[in-house]
Amino acid sequence: MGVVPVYGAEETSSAVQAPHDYTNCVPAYTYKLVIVGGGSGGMTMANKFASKLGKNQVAVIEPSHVHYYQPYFTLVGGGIKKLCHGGSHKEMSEVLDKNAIWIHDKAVEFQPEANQVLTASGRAVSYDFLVVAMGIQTNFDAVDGLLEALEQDPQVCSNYHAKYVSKTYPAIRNFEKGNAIFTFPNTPVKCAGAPQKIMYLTDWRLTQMKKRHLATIMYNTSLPVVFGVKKYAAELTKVMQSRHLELNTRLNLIRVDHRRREAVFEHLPSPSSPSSSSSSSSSSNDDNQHQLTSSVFKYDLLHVCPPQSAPEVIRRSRLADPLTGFLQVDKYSLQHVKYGNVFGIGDCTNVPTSKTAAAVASQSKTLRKNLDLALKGKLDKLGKTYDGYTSCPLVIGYDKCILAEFDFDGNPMETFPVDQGQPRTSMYLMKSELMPVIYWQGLVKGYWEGPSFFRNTMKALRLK
Ligand code: FAD
Ligand code: UQ1
Repeated sequence: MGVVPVYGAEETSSAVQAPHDYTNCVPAYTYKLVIVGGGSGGMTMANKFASKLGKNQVAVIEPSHVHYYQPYFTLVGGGIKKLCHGGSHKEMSEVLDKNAIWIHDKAVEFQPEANQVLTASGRAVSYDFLVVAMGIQTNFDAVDGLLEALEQDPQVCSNYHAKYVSKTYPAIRNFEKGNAIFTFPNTPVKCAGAPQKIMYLTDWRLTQMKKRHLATIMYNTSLPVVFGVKKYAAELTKVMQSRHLELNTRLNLIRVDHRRREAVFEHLPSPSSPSSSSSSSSSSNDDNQHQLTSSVFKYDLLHVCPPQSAPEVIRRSRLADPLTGFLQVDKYSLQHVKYGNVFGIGDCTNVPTSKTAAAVASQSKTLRKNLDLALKGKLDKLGKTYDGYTSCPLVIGYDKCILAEFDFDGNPMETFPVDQGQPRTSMYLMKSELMPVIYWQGLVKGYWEGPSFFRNTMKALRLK
């Protein structure tokens, strides 16, 4: 493995390609399109429009010099793939169209009335149209003792960070016996299936290593159910029961004491109570403002999905939804509800669907068409076409996957002419082998806009 870049550890630096000088926050140049964030959503939109609009018309503000394919992290954590160039990540300079400008900087303030974004190095970047694609913020520091545990305890890991994902597989291999705990926080998250996918992979790996009988495997989730969509929750419940994986609902991780190898969970108000057959002890947590009780679990392996939130820069701006802090857009058109020349895509928006790259792909189709219209001055003609499509490939072993696909209301929107609720090897191969190709050659380059064409074709064939 080569040198692995560290997610989120980038320092803001001066522009590497900016053609103009932005000293004293005076915009010297107005881009037709500015995109904040060069992740899945930002990159696909930049590459669609860079070729269309021509040289120096599209600018991407992105502080990291690395673009990550985060869905790969599940496979890396499970020991199936390695962190590697071309798999989990590529350099920004390799993935961004040469017509576009990469502003290697961090957005720190939106000024939508002035049509500009201020950056950490003090530049004002002006735009005709703005796309906000900043992703969701991971807040590892919101759990007491977690960062210290991630830094110091080899048995604490997280697939939600490019640095800590490299601890996951070694932690599984080092596991001897005791409790393996997988957490899901009390906040919105990206890829709501990822916190349990790694549990299934751990179960399989421990079975292979003939250590499974020595392990109690627990999924401690803040949610009242194992998964938010009924059809797939029913199948996952069967999988969990048949493999003796413990489901403890309404438990929220609040503290990790790595010296004692203890994880403390608060009990959220719920109709169901945790079935802890573990070494947990209950106590009243008087410090907690909600007066919730808490339980202490001993761990021998702890995989943490961190609390997540709207990016701070959006939350404290006029672009935020006052209720959630996420970018306030129309969920069907992706246009900002107050500022007509501002659009959003992906995890940073308040679009009420499960936050995934699959959702980004589908949203990019709506956004491409609407931005095209907007750039032609036809802001009154925008389409309200995004249907909430999202997908979660629930890898449940080293050769099986349940491919969940659903809309805003949790109705299945399956692409293939088979029952995708059933665990399948074909879906596993799609996730592990085909999806990285679709991502790097399709989504990132601006071509892949989700599987609606295949879904509709399959549907038509079935009807004949
Ligand atoms: P991101 O891709 O996260 O990009 C946000 C970008 O904004 C980043 O590059 C960041 O550096 C940048 N940024 C942040 N702050 C600033 C700032 N102040 N100024 C400028 N730029 C900024 N999805 C699937 O569809 N299928 C899966 O199987 C799947 N599995 C996953 C497994 C794991 C473990 C994880 C962590 C995620 C998974 N996802 C999956 C989710 C998927 O990766 C995200 O939903 C997707 O990347 C969202 O794209 P985005 O553009 O909204 O955000
Ligand atoms: C998808 O489009 C996508 O974005 C590229 C993913 O992220 C990597 C996915 O995980 C999935 C499942 C889809 C949906 C694609 C198909 C073919 C069902």
